[in-house]
Amino acid sequence: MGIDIHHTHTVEVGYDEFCGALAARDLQPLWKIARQLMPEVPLPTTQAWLWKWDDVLPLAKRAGELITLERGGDRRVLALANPGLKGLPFTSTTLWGALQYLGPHESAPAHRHTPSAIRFVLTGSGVYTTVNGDACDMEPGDLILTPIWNWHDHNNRSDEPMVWFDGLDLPLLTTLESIFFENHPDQLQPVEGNNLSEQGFAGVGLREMGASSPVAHSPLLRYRRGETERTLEALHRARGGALVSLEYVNPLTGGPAVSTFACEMHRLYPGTRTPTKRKTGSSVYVVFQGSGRSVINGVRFDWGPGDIFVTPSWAGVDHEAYERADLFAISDRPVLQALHLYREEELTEGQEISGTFVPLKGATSAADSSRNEH
Ligand code: 1HN
Repeated sequence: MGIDIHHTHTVEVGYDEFCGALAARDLQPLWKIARQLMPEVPLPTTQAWLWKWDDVLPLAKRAGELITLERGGDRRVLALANPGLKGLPFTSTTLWGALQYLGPHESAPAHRHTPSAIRFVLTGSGVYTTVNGDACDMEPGDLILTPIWNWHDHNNRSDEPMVWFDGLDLPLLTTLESIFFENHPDQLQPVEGNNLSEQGFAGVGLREMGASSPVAHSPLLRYRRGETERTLEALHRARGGALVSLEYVNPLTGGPAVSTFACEMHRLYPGTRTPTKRKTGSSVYVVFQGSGRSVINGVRFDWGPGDIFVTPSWAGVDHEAYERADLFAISDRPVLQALHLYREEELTEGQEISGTFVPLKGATSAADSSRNEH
């Protein structure tokens, strides 16, 4: 016998009682929620926000004095928690951004997890992160990958602290309910060699025959600042313009270095305001050097070295440097592209500035009309 529509009981109640009956049975009528479920364009809960280096660093330093790195408190990490996300420690609905502080001669113990992570080094020297046995040196401007389910521990051999930016796909994996975590049996994992992944890619387009090729992530684990610098200079020589952008890619596939989020570097040259663009998905920008301002949905965000800001999905965004500036960024674009959800467009007119973001308060002060450029 199939499913019978005729022999069920009937419900004869007024509309209000009917709504109560739905709720009591864990049902919701679409006609009440359709507009908010299906806005004409994305209406992100992620807010445009900015964290100033000068506000965060003193607290990271203090955490260095108050918090030790033993099992249980494995990492000294300050998450950049977006105020739009109801107290969650996430920078956007898909991206985790944080500053991590590793004191002189400290080690953060070995563990692995399914969220993929990147480290972009801001200050310090003489640190290495061991990734599945490969001790990757970390210097300012380097990008280090700790890919999905790879063992990793961080070690500072120097007398100075190091501060880096942590980017993870943790919020996305939280939504996908696919997080696994494991501590290494030992405090630190054994080191097989130093910067081994780079040795596999010492010549462009050349590689040892028969070398293995991980499918889940880039086999290159350290992207040195020097290479980034050379590539930015070559791009600028070739293209000119106010902005050159590069993406850190998997050298085997040309795809993103991490499959769930893009890693990018944007160099802005002073004196030109970039066209206003919008795209689906969020980005977290880390100012490595230089100063300038970005306008996000009409609100002006002023930034300098070490500042970090987030742009929500479908926000109008433009940038202008006051001095040559390098902005490292992560974005969830690869996920959107894989799902055929990525859209971007350039607006025909530049956006007006209606206010300025006030750090800590987050509130927007009305724009000073004399500085209101179009
Ligand atoms: C993690 O393992 C690290 O290994 C950094 O340095 C930040 C944020 C959430 C979950 C795990 C690290 C993290 C993290």
